[in-house]
Amino acid sequence: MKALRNPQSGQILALRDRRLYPIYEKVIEGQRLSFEDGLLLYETDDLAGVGFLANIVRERINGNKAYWVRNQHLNYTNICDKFCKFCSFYAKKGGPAPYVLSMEEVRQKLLAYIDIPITEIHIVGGIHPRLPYQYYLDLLRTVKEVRPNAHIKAFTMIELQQIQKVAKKPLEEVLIELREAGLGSMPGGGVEVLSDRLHEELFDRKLDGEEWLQTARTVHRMGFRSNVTMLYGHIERPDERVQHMIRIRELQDETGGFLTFIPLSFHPEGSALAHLPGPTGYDDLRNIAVARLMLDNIEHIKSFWVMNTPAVTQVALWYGADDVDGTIQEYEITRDPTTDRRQVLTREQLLELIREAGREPVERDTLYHVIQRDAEGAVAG
Ligand code: V47
Repeated sequence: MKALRNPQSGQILALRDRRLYPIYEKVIEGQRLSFEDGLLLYETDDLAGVGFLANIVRERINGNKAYWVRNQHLNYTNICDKFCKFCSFYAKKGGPAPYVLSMEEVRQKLLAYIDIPITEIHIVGGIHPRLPYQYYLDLLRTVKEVRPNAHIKAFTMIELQQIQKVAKKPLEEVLIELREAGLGSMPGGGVEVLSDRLHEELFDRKLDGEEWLQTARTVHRMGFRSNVTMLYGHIERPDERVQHMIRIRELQDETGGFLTFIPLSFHPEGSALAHLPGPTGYDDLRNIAVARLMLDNIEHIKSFWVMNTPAVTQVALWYGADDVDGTIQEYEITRDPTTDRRQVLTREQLLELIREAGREPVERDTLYHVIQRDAEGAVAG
């Protein structure tokens, strides 16, 4: 077995699976990986080898840094007419009770954490068929009123389509108005896996892959940055995951608008797919690593600790991830209603998580500007 070297850290590893050597050569030379390479990265049982390769790219792009953000999530409604089979968040008989946050409730939720120097408010909700256009504008304006300095990352491509529908205007015009009301960028949810088969099987009422890509293209053309996710660990196949990444990579070549790719670890509990076992930590690490290797044109790979656990996120920082999302405050999409487990990490806990893993924590804002704070925690400069 030939030992290989990570040129950044000097880390040495012998790849157990010889088929990975040509991928190592490509990684060292900065060459793009093919669909077949992606399949092999999923197929091999040499996960340590895949992680080693991903770590080379991770350290080349982001060094030893692990980015984090002080954020608060707001889920304005759980009423949704899309009925995606993987989702446990939407209101249904015997499940979560329906709600729509009033502007007063939005204000209260923001005020509850007003003493924390949060820089990002992450807003998503179900696709409520009857919310008027004005609701979305009021939502953004209310957040800006209470937190004038925070960046608002809001509305997936699916929500944008709904907002455009109720606004009865071209998407471009709606985006201009949402920007004026305070919208800063878009989160990465809603895309799931770009595959016609999965669209048909799991989320046929939502935008299909082509429509999702077209919406993201428009959003980027209008000057917004956005994230992009991949929901894995349900009924998708490895070839569908690789194809998803390649389609995202192609759009990124065209627009450069994606900031971060986020593999999301599926939680079966409470969904129509509750009989499935869900992904393991081993699957989580592999998906992070393959994403890092395939998506050579996206700067950041996020390990979302809420879904894959803080422990897996620590290891993921050596398997391709350079971002751990944030302090969160409240998270509803995968909250298990049978426990009162709070999905919050304080700044200290998040810093400890990163340092314990052997990486250097760097606080960032949504657009990855580094945040320097003074001793009191105020943003410096
Ligand atoms: O779109 C729904 C997924 C997404 C489940 O952009 C589920 O920075 C797991 O997109 N198990 C919303 N996942 C979350 C999301 C996100 C999260 C963190 C950061 C960012 C970002 C984006 O959650 C949905 C869907 O893909 N989801 N149900 C479930 N049962």
